[in-house]
Amino acid sequence: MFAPRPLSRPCRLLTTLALGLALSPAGAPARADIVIDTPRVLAANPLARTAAAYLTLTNTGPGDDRLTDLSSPAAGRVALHESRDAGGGVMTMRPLPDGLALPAGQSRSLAPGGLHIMLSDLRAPLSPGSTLTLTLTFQKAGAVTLTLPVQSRLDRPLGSSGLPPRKTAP
Ligand SMILES: [Cu+2]
Repeated sequence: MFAPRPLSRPCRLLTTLALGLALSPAGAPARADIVIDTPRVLAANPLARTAAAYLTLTNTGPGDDRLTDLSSPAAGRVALHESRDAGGGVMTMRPLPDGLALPAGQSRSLAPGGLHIMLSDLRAPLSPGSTLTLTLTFQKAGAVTLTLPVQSRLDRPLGSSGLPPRKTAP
């Protein structure tokens, strides 16, 4: 016969919270309301003055929020852009001056071919393997500063997501 194990609920809740924090991916601080996953910068080539950053934003809070501002000490200008297929094999991109709406409970992914963070007027070439500091400002969650790994566009695995390949169990 199994007797119910005595387990105090407050203790269990604390353990869950601690685990949640410990499991946050590196470079992705778990803010109260906005969770940032897989932040990265793709350097086009060593001489380029521009680069694009990608990440996934999840609003875990009870209310809507909005990404309103971006900045980096490594770039003269940082802006939110959206790529669009203009037809005829031509891709264009446009700035989103109103930022990015983050409805409660939803995720928005910035990924190659769509939304991206455009870094212009880079103060120095970005070399793969280095890092870049980026500050995102949210209407409600405030400012979050991240350290993003710089990846080479050429090293990118096949597929459109730009995410590193998933590790499979042996
Ligand atoms: Cu762009």
